Amino acid sequence: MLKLLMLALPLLSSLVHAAPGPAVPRGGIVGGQEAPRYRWPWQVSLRAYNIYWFHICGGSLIHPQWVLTAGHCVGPTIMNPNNIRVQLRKQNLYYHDHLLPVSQIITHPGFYTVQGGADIALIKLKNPVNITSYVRPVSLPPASETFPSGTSCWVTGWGDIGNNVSLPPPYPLKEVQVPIVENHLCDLKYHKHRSTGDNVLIIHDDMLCAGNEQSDSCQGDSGGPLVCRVRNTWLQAGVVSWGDGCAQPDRPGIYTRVTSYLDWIHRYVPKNS
Ligand code: 4AZ
Repeated sequence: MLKLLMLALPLLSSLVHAAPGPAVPRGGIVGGQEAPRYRWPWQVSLRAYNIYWFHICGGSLIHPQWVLTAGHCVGPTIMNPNNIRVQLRKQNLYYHDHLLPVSQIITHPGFYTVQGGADIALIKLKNPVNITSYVRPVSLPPASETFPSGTSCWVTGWGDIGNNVSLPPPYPLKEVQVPIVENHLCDLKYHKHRSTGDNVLIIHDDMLCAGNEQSDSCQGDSGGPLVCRVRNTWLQAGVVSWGDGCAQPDRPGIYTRVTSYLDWIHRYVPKNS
């Protein structure tokens, strides 16, 4: 959604933030804090080129050779894999980049707009990555996993820290815990102060909501993972997709529900490892 806009932002924000900042926590993602270095080893940054390889979206390693991201990060129009690079887990974006080439981009054929759903895509790396304790894939959930409210879930990324407020240098990876909002309740919230008919669904079954006025994902976090701790394992529940602003009242963040797309993912990505 942002793409070319994002180009100037890292440079601009370094100027803006040269002045004493507002009394808010620094970092991408609304609320939360800088992620500890050993956490979220599956987080990646997707890059496109214009003067430099700038961050367009987040993503997650789900296999040594595959990255999961949002459809709107790389589609719906077909993109040349040569125009995208992948940066594996980094504490600070743009510091000592080591960009990996991509051999294939697969956007879900049902994706047209974020509101329409199927906002999911797969990126195949030219070469599998070495798995270490700092870089490793996240597990996908079993199809039966519903992620009810009360589940402990976190979203991570280098995106905006507030509405139209970009992450300032040194661009630390941020994390925030977000409360799951059940689909029916989320749909009710999204109908507030909107003209959409009560009978028209805004939050579709292939979406999942999480966040509140303190904690949310935001622009630039798109494509990144929402992970939940279930039976002592991290499972990727969602892909950052859209929302009406960030951390606004009655507007939780909206994620692509990963369990809705397991069959599609496994058409391309081998199971386990
Ligand atoms: C965006 O525009 C975006 N608060 C991402 C996440 C959210 C809203 C917008 C969720 O990429």
